[in-house]
Amino acid sequence: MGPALLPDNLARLRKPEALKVVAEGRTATQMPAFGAQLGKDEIAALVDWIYSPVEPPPRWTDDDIRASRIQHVDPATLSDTPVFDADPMNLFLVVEGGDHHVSVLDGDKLEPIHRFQSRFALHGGPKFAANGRYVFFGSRDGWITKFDLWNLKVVAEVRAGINTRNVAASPDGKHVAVANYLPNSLVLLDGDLNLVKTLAATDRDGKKSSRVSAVYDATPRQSFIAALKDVPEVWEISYTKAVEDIPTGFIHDYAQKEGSFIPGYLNPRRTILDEVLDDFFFTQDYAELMGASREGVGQVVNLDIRRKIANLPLDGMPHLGSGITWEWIDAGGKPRTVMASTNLKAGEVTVIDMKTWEVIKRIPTRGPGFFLRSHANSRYAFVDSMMSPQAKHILQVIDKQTLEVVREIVGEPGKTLAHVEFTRDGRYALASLWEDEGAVIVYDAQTLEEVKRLPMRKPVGKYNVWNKITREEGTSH
Ligand code: DHE
Repeated sequence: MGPALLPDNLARLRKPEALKVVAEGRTATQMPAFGAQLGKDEIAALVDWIYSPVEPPPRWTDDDIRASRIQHVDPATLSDTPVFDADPMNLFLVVEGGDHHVSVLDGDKLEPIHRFQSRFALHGGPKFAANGRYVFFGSRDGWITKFDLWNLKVVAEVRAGINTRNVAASPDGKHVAVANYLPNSLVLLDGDLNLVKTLAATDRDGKKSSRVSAVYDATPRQSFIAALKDVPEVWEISYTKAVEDIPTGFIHDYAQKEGSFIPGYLNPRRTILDEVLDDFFFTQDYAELMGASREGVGQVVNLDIRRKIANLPLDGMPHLGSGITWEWIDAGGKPRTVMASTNLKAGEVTVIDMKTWEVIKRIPTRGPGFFLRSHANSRYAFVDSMMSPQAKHILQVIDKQTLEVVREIVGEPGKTLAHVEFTRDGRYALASLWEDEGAVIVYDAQTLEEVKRLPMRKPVGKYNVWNKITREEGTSH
């Protein structure tokens, strides 16, 4: 369920800190505390063991990737229109972590229409191709699944790595990128999950290897953006052939192409930073990226000039990946685009102006939270306090104009209530009762009253086709 505990991946964790993590667990991850079960010597032995080199080192080669591919159905047998009556643009996918299944919900009737077995421990949002037919899932253990939502069938699967972060897909569904922790690589696949190429994640000099923090599709740029976790670099990988070559080394004359260049198509164009990025968020036009390290160092990077342009006044452990944006009217009546993010270490939602990068407001919440969600048609944003044992059952509702918490939805103490997604029209908000015998709870997004409950096995996340493919401003990308 967690990252591979190999010495190479532990470079940012000192041994005394590792002892503490085993004893006390780790905030914002699924790593529990073992201090009550294990003695001091046992913990020390475990820590020595995870820092010992593994012989032979685990490998996952291009041949392994190719050999793992499974074609589940012949695409020629699939229908070109949906095989159900529900609005294909208002479907929801619910990832059920309890028994590793995915449910498909009709977003109008708010009823399940299908359920299928997924790979083990899916993580990150599934990625939809633009017409909403195909969707790609990534599991923590490296499996990528292509699902045909119109035919309700798994089409193909491939294992792109041993320990994977997330997956990104181009809107036409023809390019898929996979960010791996193990091996240290970014894997590029075609839309049928055939391997196109593997990019080894190393620094500009090819000397230092790195895990890949995450990869996202930047549609307006026709590229994938990835950040490296152990090397301060952001990569842009263009999936259009109409792109300039990438200069490498010293260039004598750009116009005359005197110097060394590699093709821009499917190769990394690097932005060199001062600090590594673990988590990031983009402006709506994808020209700028807001990034933060787990240590709370925030920076704004312009992807055209390929440089850091501002510091972000963040601390704690902001969770930019689940940030959302909206238009906020300031005291002078001026509309400003703001971005808000939860913080995995602090009970607050931070609201930032996306032009000046100043913090407009720190909204205190019940506890550190993971997810934030809204919809253009809703005046509210929903935030959880998942990381707080006392408040994990409480969802707080923030008014997007007053920037105040205006209401609380209180579940059963001890049972996590988190991760909201709206229907296509923003009328209903669906939240997860994040328990093995849990449920998706549907709330009226205006009255905030419960409308119905659909039993689910630990519904981790839910994703509305329309909100995802239109990159609705209230949803994370
Ligand atoms: Fe996530 C998305 C990183 C732990 C559930 N998480 C993401 C994304 C990143 C990320 C970079 C965005 C990728 C995307 O959507 O393509 N997550 C991390 C971590 O670094 C962290 C803190 C440590 C780790 O274990 O990797 C972490 N995440 C968790 C969990 O423990 C969660 C709560 C339970 C689980 O199943 O692993 C969890 N993460 C999620 C979910 C999303 C996600 C449900 C998609 C949110 C969305 O609505 O788009």
